[in-house]
Amino acid sequence: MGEKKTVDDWASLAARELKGASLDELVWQTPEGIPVKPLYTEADLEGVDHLGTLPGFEPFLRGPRATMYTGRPWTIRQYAGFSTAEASNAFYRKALAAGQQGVSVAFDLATHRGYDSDHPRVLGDVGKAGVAIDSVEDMKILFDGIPLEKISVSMTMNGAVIPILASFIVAGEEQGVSRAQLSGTIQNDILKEFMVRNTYIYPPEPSMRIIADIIEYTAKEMPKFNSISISGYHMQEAGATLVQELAFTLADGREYVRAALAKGLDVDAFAGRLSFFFAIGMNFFMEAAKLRAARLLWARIMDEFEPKKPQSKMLRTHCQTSGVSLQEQDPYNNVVRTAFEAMSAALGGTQSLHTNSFDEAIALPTEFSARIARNTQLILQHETGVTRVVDPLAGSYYVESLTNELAEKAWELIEEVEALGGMTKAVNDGLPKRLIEEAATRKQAAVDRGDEVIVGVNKYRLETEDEIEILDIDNKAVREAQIARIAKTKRQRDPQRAEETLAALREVARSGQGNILEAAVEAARARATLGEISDALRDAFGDHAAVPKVVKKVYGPAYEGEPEYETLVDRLREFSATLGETPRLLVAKLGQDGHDRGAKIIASAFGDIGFDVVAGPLFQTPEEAAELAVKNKVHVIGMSSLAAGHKTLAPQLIEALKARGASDIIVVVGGVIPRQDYEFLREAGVAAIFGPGSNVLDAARSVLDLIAGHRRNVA
Ligand code: MLC
Ligand code: 5AD
Repeated sequence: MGEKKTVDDWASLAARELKGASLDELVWQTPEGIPVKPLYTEADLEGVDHLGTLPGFEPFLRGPRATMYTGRPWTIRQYAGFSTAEASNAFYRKALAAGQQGVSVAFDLATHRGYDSDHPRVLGDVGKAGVAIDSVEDMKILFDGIPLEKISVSMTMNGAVIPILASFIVAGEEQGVSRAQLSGTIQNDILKEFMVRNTYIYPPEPSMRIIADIIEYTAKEMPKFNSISISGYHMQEAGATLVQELAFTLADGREYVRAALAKGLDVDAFAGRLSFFFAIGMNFFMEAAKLRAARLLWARIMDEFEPKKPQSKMLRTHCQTSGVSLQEQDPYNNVVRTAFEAMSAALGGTQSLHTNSFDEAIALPTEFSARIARNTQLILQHETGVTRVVDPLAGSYYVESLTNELAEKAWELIEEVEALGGMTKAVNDGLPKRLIEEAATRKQAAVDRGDEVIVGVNKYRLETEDEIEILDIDNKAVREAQIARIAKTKRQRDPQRAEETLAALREVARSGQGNILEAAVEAARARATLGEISDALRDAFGDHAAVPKVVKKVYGPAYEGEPEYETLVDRLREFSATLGETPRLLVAKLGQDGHDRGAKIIASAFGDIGFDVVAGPLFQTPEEAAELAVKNKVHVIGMSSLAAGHKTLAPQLIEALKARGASDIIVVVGGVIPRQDYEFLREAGVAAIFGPGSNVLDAARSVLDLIAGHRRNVA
């Protein structure tokens, strides 16, 4: 062995290996602002005071249960939903038979935003990104043959959370399962909707009341049901760093606890049924450390409310592998990415997990891609031995040190939010949204420049890509079927009873007296539809409309001095001079698709490059977008579509321009567009399509070419 070596000995040996380069060059500056060193030793654990704790005991850093997966593995809970209730029900049943352990419902965007399938604003959205649910009748079909007293059900619903939870309760009741027996989770996390996910309906204040009412109702009536899934997932998807994800999620949690306490609830009556939801991206060790840090910090936050039960301080979480980390190019690589992310979630001690399908960046999962995704977890649980030891990363110099650094950094940001008066205020002020959008834009620049390597996208790209089989939903057929069922439900119900229960619900909402969910259960039972229940609340609360803000001078400065960037900026400047004005671009979001990370990045980067950018509001109809484009005299509309509505909405947009005599406005489409749809869109008149993984500078060059070419044609 020889004499014991010191870290200094290592440093001089390393310096020799580096042949004169500095050790500092090996330090990885992560987006979190955490410098990751090439080596960690015992010395890095000095002052780390969480070491030595045990799983099942406070602060639960090593896991909420003493035995963790050795006693019961995490729940394999795949998020799914598409088309009609019948189609999704068949999908769930097959998945359960093939090893899935819990159900997780994805609703379509019309449902999310509180519209029945027959509403004119949702033409492109029905049955597309999830299942269409209009009333209890649909909900009963959705869970037909799935025993709700045994299988736990997660429902990702935030905007229309009241009619959905009410319909679920009534569907259970009519299946013979009392609400006390129902187990599962409702997402019910509105703050992150205002920040990043955008399926809100009402303004923040009444939205917070809805959440408190749901916590109150479930605490009293549904002891096995998790009242909320406080979600950081969508923050990371929108571009947040792991520190931002951690901090804002826990700060949201604290805000919900305060809202419930303000209703007069005892903390121990509800805190044990708060649950969490995080994304797991590609930074393998840091993601595992993040879950450990999250549990540590949540116990610290809950301490302040002085609960008596230890469960009240226990952070239990679902995780989903990262959607944005998956690519359209060379898509089987996504199986590998997802497997690493899933392993990281397991090492971090998640309670429940969704693994994404490899066709994520292209379309909804097919039966085949869903099987591979599910099997990724089954293989982890049955073949790798990872479930045999609790918190196996404990004691790793690196992971413990990371856990500590993440916790410290997140705590600083949590304190910053506190200084602003808590998360509702911070969200209103726009701080979290701004920080996340800046981080997203910075990351895009790093990928576009090739500083961050993505295999098959900005390095090792294939010359030709094979097409893969995708799931395509005929949303016209779904819509017609839903409209027929809505009509039948309305025909068969007692109209007076429906009216009375809706009036009672409206009154509870208006007066502030009584529980909104309790009143909505009556309305759902009387077969009031999801749209009617949502409208009753709209009458009392109004709609929330966000004003789009665009980040400036993040993308540009990341590129300044680079010849390809400067050349483009110069070219645009010269072109503007000949054109006599700056080329103008409307970034449009149509239908109920609230995924705006891409749209925001485009608006921000194009603005920095020198385009005149109009950032359109969310949720426009094609006619409204055409109107806005004409009013602003734009040269190009960049329509961003991530929720599969493009085949309906792009042709409608082009028609709407034609109707306004504005056919000279160029339409380009970006987002999650399967290659199979390119020809259809081109024939409809779309000038260019920018799929996932598009380089923003390339896109800007193409748009400029289009405008210049168009002008030549006209001249
Ligand atoms: C667990 N149990 C054990 C044990 N481990 N018992 C003994 N020994 C052990 N080692 C017990 C638990 O206490 C519990 O019982 C039961 O087993 C189930 O375990 P769980 O850990 O509670 O798991 P689960 O029921 O799956 O709940 C996990 C959860 C929950 C708490 C995180 O909230 C959940 O399932 N969330 C899923 C959220 C989700 O799928 N969201 C999708 C979002 S997609 P008991 O009696 O204590 O309950 C999305 C995308 C988008 O948002 O944007 O559209
Ligand atoms: N079915 C399966 N997965 C879905 N996701 C969203 N909608 C569905 C659906 N209907 C997943 C994707 C997406 C994340 C938010 O959830 O992975 O990135």
